Amino acid sequence: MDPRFQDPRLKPVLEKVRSQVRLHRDDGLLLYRTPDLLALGWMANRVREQRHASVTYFNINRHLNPTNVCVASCRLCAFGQKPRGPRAYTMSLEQVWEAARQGWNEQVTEFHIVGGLHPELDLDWYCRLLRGLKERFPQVHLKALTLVEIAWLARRARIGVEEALQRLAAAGVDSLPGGGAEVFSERVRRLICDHKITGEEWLDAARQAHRLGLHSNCTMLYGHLETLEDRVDHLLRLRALQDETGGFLAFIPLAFHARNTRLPHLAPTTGIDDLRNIAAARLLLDNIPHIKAYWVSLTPKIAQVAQHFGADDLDGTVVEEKIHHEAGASGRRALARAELLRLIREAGREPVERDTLYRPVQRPVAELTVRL
Ligand code: V47
Repeated sequence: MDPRFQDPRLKPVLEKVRSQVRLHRDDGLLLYRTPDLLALGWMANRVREQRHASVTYFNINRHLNPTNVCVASCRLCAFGQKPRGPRAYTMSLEQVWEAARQGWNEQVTEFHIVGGLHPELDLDWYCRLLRGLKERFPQVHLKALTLVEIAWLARRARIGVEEALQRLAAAGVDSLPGGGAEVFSERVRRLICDHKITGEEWLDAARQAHRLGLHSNCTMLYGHLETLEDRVDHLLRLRALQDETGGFLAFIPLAFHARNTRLPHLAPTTGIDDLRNIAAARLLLDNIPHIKAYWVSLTPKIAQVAQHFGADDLDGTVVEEKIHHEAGASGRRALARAELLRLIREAGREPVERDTLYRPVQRPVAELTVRL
């Protein structure tokens, strides 16, 4: 046993990690229960370095939220508004295209597009939106619409999820973001997002997307009403689907933010829990290549430390985040490339700018010296 390990129960897990043997449910529970956070981090970091050496990825992206109108009223969400609510907004197509144009003087490679379950915007509207973006920004990857939104658009169009995915892909969707997975436990979903598709439906929609050749990300929302068993089961269900399809690029643990939600009494997650989730994900999700420490959700400081607890990606410039900030995420809504570079370099890691599919992006030197 390594002398750095304080918890003897971790010994069999360490043996498995050393010999690259898959961890089981009980191992996963131990990762969540052990007080020995440093041992957990050490193991996750070892796996991270075997896969990615010292590289930490980031991208230059921009979030677009065409509407916050949502017919679901999930208790977890502070972003969605009732159609006639005082803070409801819906952008016109031109407004979304214009919003895409605004921003910093940096070369965006990805638009991350999500909204709500709007009672009137239909699949054709979204297809026009995407086509218009592709015409105006042909070089930008469109990572658009959660599987929850796609299932809603399919239902409204009275078609299957597969056909909706095909139409969206034909209109320009290049890949899918990982949102809406929350936790798959039906008990918890009834409490926090009972209007959403079930966990099984989310997984099935991801399966269909992957079969059509679309990559996607996956997430887990933690720090609300879920148990540790729910977390482990969630991760294992993602792992099982990944065994089947290989379509997930990155996993992103999302820390729950309670302000302005209908669960306002819940305490924020702690830094220990945030780091534990990153490490547990790295160790359990042995078949998902990238573990993202999303700085908006975790804070830039925790995201920086997470690079030594299993994370190999910080997400991107984001410009400009709404969903977590509505729920009380404090701090920045965007970071400049130079700030991401600093967060990565000061952690002793090597920054690599990537596109959405994790291909390195080469920049001419002149572009890199643009002052913000
Ligand atoms: O789907 C909603 C979560 C997600 C709250 O795929 C909340 O690269 C915390 O999925 N507190 C949206 N979280 C964000 C998301 C995402 C972010 C960055 C990168 C990627 C990617 C995906 O945020 C929602 C939901 O799961 N969320 N409300 C809240 N109050």
